[in-house]
Amino acid sequence: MSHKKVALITGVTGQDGAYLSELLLKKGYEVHGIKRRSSLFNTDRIDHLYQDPHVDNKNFILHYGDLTDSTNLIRIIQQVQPDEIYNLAAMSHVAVSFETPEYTANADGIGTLRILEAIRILGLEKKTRFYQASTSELYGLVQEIPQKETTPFYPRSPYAVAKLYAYWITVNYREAYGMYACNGVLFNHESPLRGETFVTRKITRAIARIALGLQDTLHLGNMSALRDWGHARDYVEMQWLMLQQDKPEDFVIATGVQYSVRQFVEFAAKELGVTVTFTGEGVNEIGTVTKVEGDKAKCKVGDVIVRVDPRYFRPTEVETLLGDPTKAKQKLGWVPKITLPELVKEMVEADYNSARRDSLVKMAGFQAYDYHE
Ligand code: NDP
Ligand code: GDR
Repeated sequence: MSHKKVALITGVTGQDGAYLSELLLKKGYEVHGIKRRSSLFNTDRIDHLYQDPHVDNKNFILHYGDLTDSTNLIRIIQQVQPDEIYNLAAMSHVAVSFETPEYTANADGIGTLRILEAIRILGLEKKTRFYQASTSELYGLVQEIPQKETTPFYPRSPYAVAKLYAYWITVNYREAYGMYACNGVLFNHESPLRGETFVTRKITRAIARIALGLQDTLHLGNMSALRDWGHARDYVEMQWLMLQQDKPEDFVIATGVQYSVRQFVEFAAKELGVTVTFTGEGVNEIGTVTKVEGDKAKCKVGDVIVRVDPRYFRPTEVETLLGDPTKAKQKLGWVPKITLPELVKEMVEADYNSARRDSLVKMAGFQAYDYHE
């Protein structure tokens, strides 16, 4: 009788956790996820996968837990006996990591160690394969363009420094204990499920709301930053593939194409046929003045005003990231299926639909949800 594979996903309530759960369930896995206790429901992204806990033969099972709690992780891993662990949980916002550096180090850095140690304590080194969600932020102040598996790291935020520890402890446990443990060094990947305060989602959401008259201005920080953006649905497939190889290795996953934040705004505005005016100025951490000469007075209702707000500049910025996915292409057969214009279209459509709901609520005389950061 063939054994049904069992996977454990930390960060199951996040963007990647949701797409990966869908993928593994489709492949016939029994999927366990770790979610944090929260004072409000935090399972929006996976509610469509929810299964009544009172029913037998479930294949999607959630456990309360936290990467800062070793005992909890040991107990869950002992109970689940996973064939594969995907460590996606993290305080994943680079700007916020400057505000909460110690917590970020604890969750993102030591949290990874806690899982690896749990595998070892439970004697699962030969059974359980481990995926670590590493990041292009490790390259930070880039030493080589484009960045590949051998490019030296130079992290530029408490988040990236914590992830650097996680990267190396994963490599160390692989070498020291012969564990199947690997790092996916993933470049930025987005989707309609992306958190609302990451720049792409902030842009698509604001443009949809502006087009419907729910908001008038989009405030952004460094619009010259260059990123290599892919689609999360494509990227989780690579996470799975990395755990299906004969031997564990680390891989860069990227599209090999780069755009600026400003270009992303222009693509999104084009989707809805709205005009954008860039305005405002600010000084970044290396003293460069960003000045954009737009005339707000000439704008009509529904035009998008994008204003530079130095509040969103980071103490140390990552200016440019561009990945070289050659190794993943050769060994994993990596071909990104979704292009940036398709990604932008999908995100804008989803945000336009939800802004329309808010607009109808407002027209009916109710208070429309209006939180933006
Ligand atoms: P999200 O921020 O969408 O999701 C993060 C998940 O981690 C959420 O489920 C969150 O729970 C959970 N989490 C946060 N802190 C803890 C903790 N202390 N204990 C347990 N769970 C916790 O991130 P993404 O899905 O976008 O990214 C997944 C992983 O990949 C992250 O590790 C991220 O750093 C990394 N990464 C992401 C990239 C990207 O472009 N998206 C690129 C490269 C790496 P809750 O929902 O309760 O907040
Ligand atoms: P990043 O993503 O820092 O690359 O980390 P984010 O979308 O936050 O920023 C991308 C770039 O846009 C610039 N920017 C702004 N960013 C935000 N959030 N808000 C703004 O208003 C704004 N204006 C300009 C930023 O300065 C930056 O240069 C993401 C996360 O998912 C990490 O967890 C992951 O490891 C990396 O991608 C790869």
